[in-house]
Amino acid sequence: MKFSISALFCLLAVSPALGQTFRNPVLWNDLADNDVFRVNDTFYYSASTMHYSPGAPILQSKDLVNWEYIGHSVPTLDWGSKYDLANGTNAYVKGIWASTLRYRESNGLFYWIGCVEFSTTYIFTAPSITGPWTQSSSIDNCYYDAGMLIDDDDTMYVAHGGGTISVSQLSPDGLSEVSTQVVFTSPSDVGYIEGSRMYKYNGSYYIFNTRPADAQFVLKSTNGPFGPYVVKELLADIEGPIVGGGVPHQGSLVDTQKGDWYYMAFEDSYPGGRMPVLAPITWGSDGFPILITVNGSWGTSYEYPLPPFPVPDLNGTDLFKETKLGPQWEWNHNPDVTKFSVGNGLKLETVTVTDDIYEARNTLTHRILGPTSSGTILLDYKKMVDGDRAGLALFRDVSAWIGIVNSGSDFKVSFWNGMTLNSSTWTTSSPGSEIASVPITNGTGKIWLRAFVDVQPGQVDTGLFFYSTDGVGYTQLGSFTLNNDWEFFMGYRYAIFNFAVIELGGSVEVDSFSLDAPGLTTTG
Ligand SMILES: *[C@@H]1O[C@H](CO)[C@@H](O)[C@H](O)[C@H]1NC(C)=O
Ligand SMILES: *[C@@H]1O[C@H](CO)[C@@H](O)[C@H](O)[C@H]1NC(C)=O
Ligand SMILES: *[C@@H]1O[C@H](CO)[C@@H](O)[C@H](O)[C@H]1NC(C)=O
Ligand SMILES: *[C@@H]1O[C@H](CO)[C@@H](O)[C@H](O)[C@H]1NC(C)=O
Ligand SMILES: *[C@@H]1O[C@H](CO)[C@@H](O)[C@H](O)[C@H]1NC(C)=O
Ligand SMILES: *[C@@H]1O[C@H](CO)[C@@H](O)[C@H](O)[C@H]1NC(C)=O
Ligand SMILES: CC(=O)N[C@H]1CO[C@H](CO)[C@@H](O)[C@@H]1O
Repeated sequence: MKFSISALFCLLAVSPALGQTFRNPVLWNDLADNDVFRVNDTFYYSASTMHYSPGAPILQSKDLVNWEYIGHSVPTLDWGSKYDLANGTNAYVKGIWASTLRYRESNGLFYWIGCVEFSTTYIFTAPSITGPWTQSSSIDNCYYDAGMLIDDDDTMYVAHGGGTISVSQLSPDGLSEVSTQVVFTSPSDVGYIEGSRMYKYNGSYYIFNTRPADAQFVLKSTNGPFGPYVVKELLADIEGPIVGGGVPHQGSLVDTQKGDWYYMAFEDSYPGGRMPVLAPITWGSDGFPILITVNGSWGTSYEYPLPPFPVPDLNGTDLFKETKLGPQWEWNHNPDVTKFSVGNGLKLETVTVTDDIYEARNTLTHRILGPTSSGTILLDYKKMVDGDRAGLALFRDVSAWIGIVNSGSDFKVSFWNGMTLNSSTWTTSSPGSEIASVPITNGTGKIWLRAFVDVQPGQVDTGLFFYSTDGVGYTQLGSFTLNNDWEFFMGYRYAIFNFAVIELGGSVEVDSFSLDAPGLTTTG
């Protein structure tokens, strides 16, 4: 018998993942309100981004465990000048909330549907998952927490609402509403529910809903998409796999090409955000799904759904070599695209004259890789002008940063904290203040700035800020306590900023951004 080497490799590649286990969370990144679905042998993942732009990131996986950023469904938040941080206005905690993404086989289009600011539902489509994505229509009815189902006969439905759950039927092109109907009013023993995801299995229709933030319920109709639906609990008050985190909930149901079923929830894990956790599902004889737990808890590990299919590590250094930013990057609000460029580094011109990082445009953010990691930038500050501030923040509604401040002819490396947003108005309640600084007397015009962060939930979490003039030895300049309240929804991010306090005209070059996990090191 003859066996070629390539045939052997092929066999190894497709053999089942016997005994191989994955760990939860599958990715320690803030990726809330997931909508996970499969097209043939590829899984896609969509998530909420609120005021970050581009919005609604798309990740791809071949095994449901290893996920890679590949794009965004919403290229710009085109819903008024506050999404541009125009003239002191802002859209913090607005924008993209729980929304839905699907592939429609009949016309080869991907559809993204989401309601913005409790009023209008926007529909974006694309001929390919990576775009180009365009806003194709809007519906004058808020599909709050939208979950799309494309039925076997190609009819499109969207389940949505809070407390009462409605199903809307879309027109044949999927771009307008044909009808809408309340299909379920949550009884008092269930309580307030939201976060709809809609599915069909074995001829029945299902709507998955969460009771935030401690339970997940499943509605089932054997009588078509408009019900009547009966409700059953999928899980309540179970322990999640992230130590110190909340109850996994508000997730998606997905099957593999082998016919196995999984539930991808998120687990509240502030200050880092809401992390995706995966568990297998079976179906009960009553036609309701059953979560596979480990000793009554959501497992910290399970067997791989499919043979592991590694993706590029998020760890590592981005040299900004391409002329476009990678899909893991998102701006705080829409950027002024005339004031930055990418290619052999990232050039950031100042866009806003302000002393407030929350008002400054063109702050570039990157999700923290938890539970601990560090972000390091190499900053060329030679072209900063008097009053400019540029550097690296740990950015949320309570923020801190390390950066370079140009005060006339002098540069200093400076640590600031106390920048806060008011948690009812999301306007600035304090622009913060300088806590420590060191003059830069003789440098090359370049400095390494590092933020180390621990976002393990259920404890007092700390960010540490360092600088280095040679990229080898790092000196700590500040530390700060992260805010682990949930109200801002989005978790902490690394944020690269450059703003003018006196006048525009200055710029910086960011030669690199390095993400390192676990990350606490004071050398190279
Ligand atoms: C999925 O597989 C079917 C059957 O092989 C094929 O016709 C179809 O084009 C595939 N869809 C996509 C989006 O790749
Ligand atoms: C911002 O204010 C300036 C000056 O008052 C005005 O010219 C400009 O139109 C305003 N921009 C927006 C987007 O409102
Ligand atoms: C599908 O539904 C039918 C009719 O209710 C039932 O007999 C059958 O067991 C179900 N199949 C699966 C795989 O759940
Ligand atoms: C389940 O709990 C038992 C008793 O505490 C323990 O011995 C066992 O290791 C646990 N199993 C797993 C998979 O954690
Ligand atoms: C936030 O704003 C509200 C409404 O203006 C105000 O009542 C409240 O005192 C503010 N809170 C803080 C902490 O500034
Ligand atoms: C990041 O890379 C370091 C060094 O190779 C490794 O020890 C660590 O496990 C990686 N972290 C992740 C989350 O992949
Ligand atoms: C930027 C700068 O001023 N560099 C100077 C630092 O000190 C060395 C040694 O004195 C000079 O050669 C550099 O020009």
